[in-house]
Amino acid sequence: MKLTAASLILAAGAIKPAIAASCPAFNYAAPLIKNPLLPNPYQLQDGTPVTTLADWNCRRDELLDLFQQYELGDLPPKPHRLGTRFYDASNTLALTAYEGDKTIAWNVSIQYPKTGTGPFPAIIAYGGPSIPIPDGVAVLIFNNDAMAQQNSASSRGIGKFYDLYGKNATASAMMAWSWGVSRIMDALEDTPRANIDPTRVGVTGCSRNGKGALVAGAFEPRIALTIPQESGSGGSACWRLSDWMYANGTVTQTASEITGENVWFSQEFAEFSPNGTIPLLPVDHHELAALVAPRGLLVIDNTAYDWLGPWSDYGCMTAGHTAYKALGVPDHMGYSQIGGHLHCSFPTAQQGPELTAFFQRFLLNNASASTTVWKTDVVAPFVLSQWADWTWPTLA
Ligand code: MCU
Repeated sequence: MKLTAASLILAAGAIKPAIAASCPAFNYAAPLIKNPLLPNPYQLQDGTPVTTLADWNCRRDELLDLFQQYELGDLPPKPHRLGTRFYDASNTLALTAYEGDKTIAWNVSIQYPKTGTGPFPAIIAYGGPSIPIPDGVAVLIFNNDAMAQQNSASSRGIGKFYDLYGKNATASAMMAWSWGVSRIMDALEDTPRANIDPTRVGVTGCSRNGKGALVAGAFEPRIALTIPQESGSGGSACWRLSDWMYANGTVTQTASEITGENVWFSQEFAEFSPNGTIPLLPVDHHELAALVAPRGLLVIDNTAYDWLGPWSDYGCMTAGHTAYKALGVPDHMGYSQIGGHLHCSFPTAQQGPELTAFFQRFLLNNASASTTVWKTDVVAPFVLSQWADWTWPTLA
């Protein structure tokens, strides 16, 4: 069936709601409403304003559900059996997932700090790290491409995730990777011999893998620190802001382009590809950042490339930061955006205080590290009140 905005609403009815029973019922038949502004993170779908932490937790469930429905596809729960082994000769965590009559296996290699006894904090690096990792933090190499291929638009349904859940699983590559991150967390919790402290695990990636890291940080609450690097459109950018940039003459990546380029998003998301349809999308990426709150989030961006949507990144994350303000922890989220360097080559100008401080505070137990950082060299100012007809509540 060709999906249209209207048929999407009907199709959505088939999706199993993930929203807690104590929350207001979610109306899957509610029509999509055209909204050119950034959607209000602080209002439940039934119109109730978010005024308490309990309301916010309901809203979080709604947002997780909406992102699955419209952008990312369904995230399956933990498989009925997950086998984990640790091989200390090769520092390899071996995972095997079983579902129905299907089995998949994959390895995560661990690079341990040279000194110290552990359990160590760690960072899961999509495809290997492209930021400097400080002493004392282990690196877990996640081969996300093997979990869900991302070569082009014809990568749909290819990779271990789809060997387990079927080629027609609705999960996009980014949702499949997030599932993989959750299984790594399960494995670390179940395998003390790996000597990693599961309460101090971060996730990072650059560019396409930065988009993926942000999604995993939003969906996996056991992740203590999320560092998306130069993720651009589909990551730290908002679709609405990128469309505005494009309409005003900057050749930046938009939803229209991204849905044809690769399989980072679900097939349903292509519904929002035709020009003028993004205002119907009930979420935008400020709400993806909001889902990471109150956990550590350092967004690293680069103004050297229009394609990354620098103004959209900055504006979107400014809007997302309101969730950290609402929760009383504004310094748990940092933003650092500078140009003058190649894509994914981390410049020393972003090392301190931002990168060092976030690692110190969220993975290395240094509660006094100052993580107040909000900087950009983007030229055009972003005025939140021009893009939001809402303010944020005080939830803490
Ligand atoms: C910034 O991430 C992507 C971008 O979305 C794509 O359009 C481009 O082709 O590749 C970038 C990337 O992943 O570069 C490594």
